[in-house]
Amino acid sequence: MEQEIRLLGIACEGKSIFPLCGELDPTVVRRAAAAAGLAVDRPPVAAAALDLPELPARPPVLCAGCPHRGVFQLLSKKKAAVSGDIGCYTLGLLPPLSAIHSCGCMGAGIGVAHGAAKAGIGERMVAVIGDSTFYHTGMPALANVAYNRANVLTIILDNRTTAMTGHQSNPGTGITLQHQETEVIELEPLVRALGIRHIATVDSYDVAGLEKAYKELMAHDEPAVLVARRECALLPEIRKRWVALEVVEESCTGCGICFRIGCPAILKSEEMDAKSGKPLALIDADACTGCEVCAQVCPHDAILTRDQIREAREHQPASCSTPIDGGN
Ligand SMILES: Cc1ncc(C[n+]2csc(CCOP(=O)(O)OP(=O)(O)O)c2C)c(N)n1
Repeated sequence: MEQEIRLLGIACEGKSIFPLCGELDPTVVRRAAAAAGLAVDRPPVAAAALDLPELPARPPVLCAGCPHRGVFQLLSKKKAAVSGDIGCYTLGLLPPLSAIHSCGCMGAGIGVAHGAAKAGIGERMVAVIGDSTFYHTGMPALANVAYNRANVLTIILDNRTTAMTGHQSNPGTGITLQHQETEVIELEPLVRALGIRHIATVDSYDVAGLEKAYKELMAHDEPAVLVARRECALLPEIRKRWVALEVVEESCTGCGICFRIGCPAILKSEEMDAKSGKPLALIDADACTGCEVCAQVCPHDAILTRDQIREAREHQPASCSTPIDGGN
């Protein structure tokens, strides 16, 4: 913008005032503006100097219902060596999932896994990459993996959109950025054409299915691709289908396994389990999308599935029934 404004013949300063590196938070902006002689209404105040109550920590996590969660709970469980990439799924590197161990720039993940495999890391490398990033810069790296027969398992996290930057279309969606229909570049034939012989596609919400495919693909000492496919839960048409799940308090033991999938819709209840003294799980009905990943990992069947909720509601007297679709 600075350049364009100058080209219009209007005096403009930008990079000469504000730092080129680092985050432009309000304190940095205010300080730089004041140093450049711009009028700032108040002197910069460090947040610590303000007499404010301590805010609860709110570290970034994958959204409730994020289709990437199932893959990361699996990789975390398997303690796999994972090379990551750039997109919403980069959040898989943070606790409690902590399932990504390296991350460079868009498209670097597969290449890093390839390099580690060729350098003899001693364990099977897994690379995770989003659909958009794969079309953008993952394809050459995967061709390299296939051609050089590196035993990398590449997991393409296909949420049918470019979620992190605002749901733009990509070559897998069949719509151009000008909203015109176009030819989809299907992932599986594309990957096969690049020279991958072992390919599986699984619904990202199918926890057992993901584990089965992972085991099968890891059994081959060859390049392999797992496509984990499910639409981003925040796409407008998917939002309409959200159904909040419920915890059956009598069945929950406070074991905490559901807390470990890092879903912001699963809260710690103030109710404690009588035996373990640990907090029971509680589902935030406003945030839950009903993806059922938590219900699948719960070893006590303490989280009702959509079908179970629907069934329970059908048996309720009419006056008590609440709408299922879009009810929350
Ligand atoms: C070189 C480069 N170009 C663009 C970006 C901005 N960017 C960040 S994530 C992303 C796409 C992520 O989409 P996808 O791989 O489908 O993952 P999702 O967020 O949907 O999980 C883009 C374009 C970037 N980080 N680096």
